[in-house]
Amino acid sequence: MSITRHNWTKEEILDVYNKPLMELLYDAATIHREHHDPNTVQVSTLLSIKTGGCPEDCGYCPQAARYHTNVEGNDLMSVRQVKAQALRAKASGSSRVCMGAAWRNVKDGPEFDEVLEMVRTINKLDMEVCCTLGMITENQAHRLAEAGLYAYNHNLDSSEEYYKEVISTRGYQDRLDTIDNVRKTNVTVCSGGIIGMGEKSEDRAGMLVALSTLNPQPESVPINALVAVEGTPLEDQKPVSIWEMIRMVATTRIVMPETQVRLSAGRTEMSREGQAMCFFAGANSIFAGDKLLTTPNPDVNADMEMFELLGLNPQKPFIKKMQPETVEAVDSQFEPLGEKPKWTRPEHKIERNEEAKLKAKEVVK
Ligand code: SAM
Ligand code: DTB
Ligand code: SF4
Repeated sequence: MSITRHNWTKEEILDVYNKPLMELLYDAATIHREHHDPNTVQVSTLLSIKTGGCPEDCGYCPQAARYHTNVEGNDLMSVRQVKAQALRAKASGSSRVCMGAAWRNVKDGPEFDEVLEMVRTINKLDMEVCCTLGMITENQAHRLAEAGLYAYNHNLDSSEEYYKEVISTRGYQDRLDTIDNVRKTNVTVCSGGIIGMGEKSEDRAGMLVALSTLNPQPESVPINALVAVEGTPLEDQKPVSIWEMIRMVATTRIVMPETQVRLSAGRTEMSREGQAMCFFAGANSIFAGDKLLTTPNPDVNADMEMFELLGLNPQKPFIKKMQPETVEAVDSQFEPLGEKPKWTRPEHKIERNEEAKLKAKEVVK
């Protein structure tokens, strides 16, 4: 059984990344099977609750106000709109909604209160809920936790060195501080990055050092292939090769055996065969729905066909329990939806690890 190490060096990770492909795939798939059910893939739906107009200068991002992209900005969605979208996602087989806002950081006030209400509302639908809202303070992390947030996404995006080439309006340490604030709560950490921005393999390894030496490691690590959007500084980047994506997924799996590795942006450019190799190499989570935040993603039917072809099953949500008073407060906002949700304890991390390990043991048997 592989153990989780927190002392990976860049050189060691590069050695893994550059292994002959068949060896890399074999090692990654073996570790994957020790810790996860290889036929289960967690499916999340992204929802851009506040689009565009962001003051940051992230070179890849179509939502930065300073770049001239085709993104139409929107104010914060209403709780009702979010509820309707979440129900739609649930009906199409998604167990999780991830709400994204084009904010530099969260500001306390009526908009954050609305977001907290959205978190409670999605929880009430028996779905896991994640947010990616930019930088947050410890207090804001606690408030999100109290509302029942399952995971907070905040990517390191690249190595500390390459990060400076892509973003100037905030530093690597700011990103690490937010991850640290999330860690002080029972909200799980989702943090990964993007490949295909012009970085070297050393930068990819550097990012994996930064993530794998966190203790505990993030529960979820999204690996995005850059979607080169017209109008952004990275518009002319060539699409990253599928082989690099497979290598990155496999290396992530090996250095973070217990984490959920998310095959994120860029799937529209990948063949089914390419995605199948990513799943074999240890990817066990995707974003579903024909839109990511602002860019296209394969449609749900195409993904479900792929799942059927590969014998993959979408993971069921971990049932969570909310404080009775929170349930009551949410209940009073809406018409009853029929059967009452069954809430259990919100100890996400324990449930997640235990369930994954049990399933993995069954598979090994
Ligand atoms: N504003 C918040 C932040 O930056 O943390 C949350 C939203 S932001 C869009 C979330 C993540 O999406 C970024 O950290 C980046 O990794 C990813 N992303 C944004 N634009 C992308 C693109 N064009 N291609 C691939 N990934 C992208
Ligand atoms: C992540 O790592 N990838 C998702 C999610 N976290 C929020 C976002 C991808 C965004 C791709 C560009 C867009 O659609 O705007
Ligand atoms: Fe703003 Fe996030 Fe886009 Fe950066 S990645 S410009 S912070 S929305």
